[in-house]
Amino acid sequence: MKVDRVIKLGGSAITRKDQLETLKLGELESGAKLVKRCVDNHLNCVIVHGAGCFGHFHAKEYSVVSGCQKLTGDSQARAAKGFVLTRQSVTKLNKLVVDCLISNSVPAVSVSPCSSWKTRDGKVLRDGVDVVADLLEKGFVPVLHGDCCLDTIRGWTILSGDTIIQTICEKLTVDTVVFLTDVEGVYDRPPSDANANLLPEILVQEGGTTVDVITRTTGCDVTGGIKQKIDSAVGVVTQTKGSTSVFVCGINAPVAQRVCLSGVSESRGDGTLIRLAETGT
Ligand code: ATP
Ligand code: IP8
Repeated sequence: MKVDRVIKLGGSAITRKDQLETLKLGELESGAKLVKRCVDNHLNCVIVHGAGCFGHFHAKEYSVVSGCQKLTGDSQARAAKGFVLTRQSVTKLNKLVVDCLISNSVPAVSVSPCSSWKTRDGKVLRDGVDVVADLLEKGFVPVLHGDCCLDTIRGWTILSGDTIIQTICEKLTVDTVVFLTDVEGVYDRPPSDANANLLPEILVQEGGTTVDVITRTTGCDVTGGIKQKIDSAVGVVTQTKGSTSVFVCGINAPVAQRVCLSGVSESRGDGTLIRLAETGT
């Protein structure tokens, strides 16, 4: 199955990561309008959104990533409550995202990973990509999200939207992945630092190594923040031998529209392109 665009609506882009369950409605609307333009241009799209402040808070408070291995009695019950609350929170956000897409005339269908994906110590063991492919074939826009899932070692854990994207790119033929965030791309150091420079591209050497980027993760993030995104992007580029392009940019930046509609050749130095280094670079 060929997929034109996998678009990540970053949790930082569509929610306020410092305030529990607070949506950035304007940014979500921009994202939905962008997806609608892609659909109108006959591009088939998969949407994955992060959890932002709808999930990371509960996941952190109850250590959901660690699951319930070796826990008993009250601690196990507390861990289970964390799983339930985190999932309730992310599915609340998913409903808001899908509602917004539908109100923008996008034929969006929610695909919640918890019911079909499973991990083994955090690594994907079983995925639900076949359902994504079937929905695409019928003309729908599948909408997945970072979620809680069962894990054969830990009992359960957190599955990041970035890991979901990497798995989709492994199983389907994806042309371009666009990560839409609250900053203009990947910087050489946290963008809030003085002298931070936007990196127009990150070259991935064969074997997956890249230049060093200094990163900082917000307090409530349990899935590694921008660092995890760069690792997933590098994974996509290496596993597809560069045939899938990966781009990171701001959700409201004009380049988001150019790249979503016409591909990375239209990036013109805005945002960050993550690509395979030519031999000898
Ligand atoms: P989520 O995982 O909730 O979906 P997201 O995909 O939108 O979130 P984050 O993981 O929050 O993205 O990463 C974006 C954040 O990373 C930005 O808010 C930015 O301030 C921060 N950040 C830290 N270091 C860097 C860096 N070197 N370059 C770019 N962003 C950085
Ligand atoms: O925001 C995290 O997904 P991400 C999922 O895409 C949860 O990393 C439930 C915290």
